[in-house]
Amino acid sequence: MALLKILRYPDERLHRVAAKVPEVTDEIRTLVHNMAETMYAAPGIGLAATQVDVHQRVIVIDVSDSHDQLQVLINPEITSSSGVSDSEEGCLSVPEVFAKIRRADYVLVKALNIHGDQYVLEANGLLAVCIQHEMDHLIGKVFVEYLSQLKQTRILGKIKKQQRNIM
Ligand code: K1U
Ligand code: ZN
Repeated sequence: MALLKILRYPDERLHRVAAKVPEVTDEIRTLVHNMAETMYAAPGIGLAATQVDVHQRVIVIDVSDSHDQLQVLINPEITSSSGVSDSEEGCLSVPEVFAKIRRADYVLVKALNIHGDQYVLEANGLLAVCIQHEMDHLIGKVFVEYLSQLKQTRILGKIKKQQRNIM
């Protein structure tokens, strides 16, 4: 197991579009294990492969309080969605930034599990929001990009200030 480095916004690599996983191999299973370890250590409730600079359609999520309900979504596709949810989001690639984002409140998703078998996941509330947030990462979209240009400029200013304080 290994902790992976999480890319920080505005790293250009966060804008790459992930490719479909052609086959669920041992290499993909190792990636999933390392992503799960990285997500729990962060701590976070989700992580997309894009965030660890692997541009394949792989997501891990655990929205449980007990941190023992890991969901693995390989090649996820939303087949239907409904409702509206306006909820506060955070992102491990944009530390200390939180913003209310409008998403669907319910999603039906088909994906592959770590054995390469297809399954269907019905989600609402936080799980639905998290799935949509992570699927956006796979198409190179970061949640702050839903915000107004003014808010994005302010966020970039805050990030530059954080970076100056680290150095
Ligand atoms: O994609 C990511 O960077 C993970 C992100 C997922 C997410 C959070 C909230 C709404 C939508 C998607 C996070 O996990 S940010 C950290 C976080 O939310 C959290 C951390 C510790 C405990 C509980 C939540
Ligand atoms: Zn994120």
